[in-house]
Amino acid sequence: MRRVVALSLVLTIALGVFVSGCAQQPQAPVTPAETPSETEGAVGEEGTPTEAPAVPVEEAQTAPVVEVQIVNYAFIPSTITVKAGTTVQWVNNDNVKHTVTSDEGVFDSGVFNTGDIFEYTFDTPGEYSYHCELHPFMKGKVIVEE
Ligand SMILES: [Cu+2]
Repeated sequence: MRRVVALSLVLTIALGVFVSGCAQQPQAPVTPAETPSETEGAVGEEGTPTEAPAVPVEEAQTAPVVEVQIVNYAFIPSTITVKAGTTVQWVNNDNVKHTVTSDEGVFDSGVFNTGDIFEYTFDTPGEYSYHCELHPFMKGKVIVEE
């Protein structure tokens, strides 16, 4: 039993030395030239994933927006195909009120007026049929691809 305790003590001390050794590196840069090589060593050992998140962040900033016009009692274009994560904006450019209402209850703009915009972001691939509650003959579809 005591051996086990002693071993774990040694391990704890070794770990502590290792951690404090790492923590001290940035505090004591010998010369500016050595700082980059220390960073490279850390990346090679266990820091590799730190570079990966940079790309998705840039993609999120350029999240696409697609516009659908509502004109003369019609959604134009009535069918659009977008990639997952796309925000679709419906712009009421008609002289009367309309709604953008999902057939499956996924989204619903409520009644909105001339000049108003309703938007919804489609994160999940699939087909989304919708209609206007005030004019059921007005139909449209959003196809979301991965
Ligand atoms: Cu309508």
